[in-house]
Amino acid sequence: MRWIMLVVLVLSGPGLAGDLKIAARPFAVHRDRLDASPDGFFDISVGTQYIAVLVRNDGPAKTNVTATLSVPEDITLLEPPTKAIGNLPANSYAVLLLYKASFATAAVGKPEFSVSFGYDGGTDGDAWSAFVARGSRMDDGGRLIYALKTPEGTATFEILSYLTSDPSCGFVKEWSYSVRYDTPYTGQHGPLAFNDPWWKVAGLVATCFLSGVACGVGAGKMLQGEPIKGAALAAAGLVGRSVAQSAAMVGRDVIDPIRRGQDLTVPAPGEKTVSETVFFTVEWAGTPQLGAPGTANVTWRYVRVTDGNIYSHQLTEEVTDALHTSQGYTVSVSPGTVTRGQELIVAATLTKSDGTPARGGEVYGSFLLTKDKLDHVAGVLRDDGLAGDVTANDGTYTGCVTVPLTFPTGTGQVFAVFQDVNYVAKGTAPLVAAQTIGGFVITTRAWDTAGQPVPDATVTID
Ligand SMILES: [Ca+2]
Repeated sequence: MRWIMLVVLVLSGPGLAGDLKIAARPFAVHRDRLDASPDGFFDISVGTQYIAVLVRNDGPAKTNVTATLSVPEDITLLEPPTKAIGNLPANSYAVLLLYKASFATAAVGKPEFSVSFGYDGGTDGDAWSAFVARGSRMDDGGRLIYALKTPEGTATFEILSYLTSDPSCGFVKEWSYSVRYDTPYTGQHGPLAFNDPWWKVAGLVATCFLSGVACGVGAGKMLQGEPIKGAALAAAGLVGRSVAQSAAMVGRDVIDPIRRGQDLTVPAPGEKTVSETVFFTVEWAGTPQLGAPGTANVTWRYVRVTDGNIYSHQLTEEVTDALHTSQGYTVSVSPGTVTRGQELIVAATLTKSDGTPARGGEVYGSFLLTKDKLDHVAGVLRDDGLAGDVTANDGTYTGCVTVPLTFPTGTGQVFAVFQDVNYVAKGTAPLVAAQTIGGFVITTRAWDTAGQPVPDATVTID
């Protein structure tokens, strides 16, 4: 009898979805640029950020749908938890909900975010864990180091050298990736961050948080400190991405480098592994570019440090990545001249790598309206019929921003970015799930001879 009650409780709990579901693992969106973080990582050190939740109706059409988000106590929602979605067709596209929240007092781990749905004639619920880590960066005499604290230990990513030509601004040539365990382990294989094979990407992906670092004019020059505004912000975001994506591109594999190193080195019985490091050296074929396929010759050297010995293994191999790419995108703005205090509408389309148009919540889009290095305002590009998007799921992504009264007049520049979303199903085996990374920039960007990003559209600010 007790078992039956337990089963009933489990089936009716928020962890199991009915028709209305959270469609992908909730991900972090930058509070200022509105771009999505790599694979959804929430960085406690960033403080305030948006929780992006994609929801979908997998059943019959529903009317007057509302979604109420619940988060653990150590995360503070900065806006009402309930959002109105309206009507959803049967087997719908994914709708994007953004909740501003403070992570300043959040704990490192995998907190569960749950959503309660209401609609005419029923209720529903679903929940999904998110990744919360604490990033910190330091500039050690020009060597940029990024550390990410996870429940199992600390992953450290250190950039040793960059490529030097302007279009590849931000692409890395040599770096190291290191894991130091809070509790040294015995045996061949160590614990996995977040209990997922995330060591391979945790540190790599963490570098995307470097996107708060500006790219100076000239390759790989990163400056820290001053608040970044205007076009420099667009550049900074892309440079951070280049660093992380170039690293993740060659660092990712069916089996991650740390795991491969563990497979190839066997500590003596009783020895405890304290740390593991992989040193990467990359020879790029041609000039790597965000959103475009890339090939590189990668030399990686794995070093395992135990309490009694040091083991290492090295190999060189060719790596090709064509996953995080697209075939092109369009951006248009209206009106062509916008008066401050009024709304600017940005419409964009994206052609996926398979040649078909992206629709609905398949991708995540955002844009920046900037004026030189003076100011910027950001918006989300959505194709879910909400917040100014005229037709849901038609492949036209719409973003609306009110141009601030204080915005400088003249020619404004619009930079749009599309990113992929990790739609690996909840409950997928960790070793399989970890082969997919989301949140990568899949649109390419041209750079001018001064090393500045070329905008997708311009608008006259009056
Ligand atoms: Ca649309």
